[in-house]
Amino acid sequence: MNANNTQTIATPEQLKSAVWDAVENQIVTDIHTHLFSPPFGDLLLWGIDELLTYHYLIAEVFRKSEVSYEQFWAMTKTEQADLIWQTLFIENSPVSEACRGVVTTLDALGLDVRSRNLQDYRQYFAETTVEAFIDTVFEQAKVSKVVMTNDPFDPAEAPVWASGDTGDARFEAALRMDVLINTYQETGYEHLRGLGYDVDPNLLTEKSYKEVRRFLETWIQRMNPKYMAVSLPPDFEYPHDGILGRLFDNCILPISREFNVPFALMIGVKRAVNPQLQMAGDGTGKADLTSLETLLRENPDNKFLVTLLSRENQHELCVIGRKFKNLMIFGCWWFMNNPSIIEEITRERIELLGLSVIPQHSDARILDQLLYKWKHSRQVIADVLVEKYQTLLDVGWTITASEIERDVNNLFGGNFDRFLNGS
Ligand code: RAT
Ligand code: ZN
Repeated sequence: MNANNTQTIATPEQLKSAVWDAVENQIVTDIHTHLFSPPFGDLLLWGIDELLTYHYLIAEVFRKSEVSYEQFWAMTKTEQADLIWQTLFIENSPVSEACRGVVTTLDALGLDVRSRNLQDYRQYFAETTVEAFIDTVFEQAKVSKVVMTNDPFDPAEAPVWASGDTGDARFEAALRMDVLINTYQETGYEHLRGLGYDVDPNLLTEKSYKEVRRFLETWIQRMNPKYMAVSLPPDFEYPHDGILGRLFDNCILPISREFNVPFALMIGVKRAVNPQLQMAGDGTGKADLTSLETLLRENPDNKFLVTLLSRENQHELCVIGRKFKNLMIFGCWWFMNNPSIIEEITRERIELLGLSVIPQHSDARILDQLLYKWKHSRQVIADVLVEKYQTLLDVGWTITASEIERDVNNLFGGNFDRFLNGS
């Protein structure tokens, strides 16, 4: 800490510069991504063609191109990327958040965005190794750790977990349980049996609960996950008289407590609203948060990380945060990850919960995206913080740059660490 940092801030200009410095230089722990470390091979996506075929952009291209679903899905990745580039970047200005993100990323990598020369961009990536590119991106994005999304049933991940070596320690695990919880009867059950767990199809017996617990324990030991996670539809209910309820009460919540591994709930996704769009076809819906309140109240010794997909639920979630310290609210998820919404949600959270939240995660699926997602979010969060500190300065409260750094450090990593490590 230099001497200047302990001096009180006197003017709005000093405040703005102190907050922007703190936010821009803060090293981030990115608590939810879909990135993978190099041993996972093709699961780690990077490069311009992956960037352009991000599912957020696939959803947008159909609105502006005459291409049919069948034609699009029959194309190679390079052809899809060409079409998206031509349609969304050349024939139209790339102003949507997902499009703007590509432009920010190219610029951050030092590529000439004026040239609009896709072949040159491809050439840049062709000359880079993935290991070197990881270093470039982590350094530039000022991200020290990313939490992956790890599916214990994914055969593509299995060899890496079996080897016991996930390579680069900057990539940490999260045990994702969508298949187990949301499709237990369709696929989860078969997977479990295939792996040697003696469960029954309706998950009705104590024996089955024990087997699912054994499965979770094994994977917690194997992955050392930061948390267990599931995405849930808006009509998710708790208490629940069905597979989900039995899994929560008899398997996941006890294991989460025993191993001190929080349970992350990502609520509000309507899967396959338009199946023709494949991964881009999911939608959002407003949830009834009474279920979340019940879950938090009835399981005070469990820790929950929660993010919601509906804008309409965000204020209510902040109020719930005021009631339950076993809840850590995180990120502006997916359709919420747009500047106007991030700004609104961040304001709401800070006004109701102070600095006791994790304001953002990236959800990056393509390594390069760490560059734009964090850049865009830092800008918005910094502006909100400036506004909040200014209201204090206006009535004579004193603030130092080191206090701002402390606060920003908590928002971008400290709160997560303390939530995980606290009892
Ligand atoms: O944001 C996304 O990329 C979505 O497709 C989902 O992956 C979502 O974030 C999730 O984790 O389910
Ligand atoms: Zn995600």
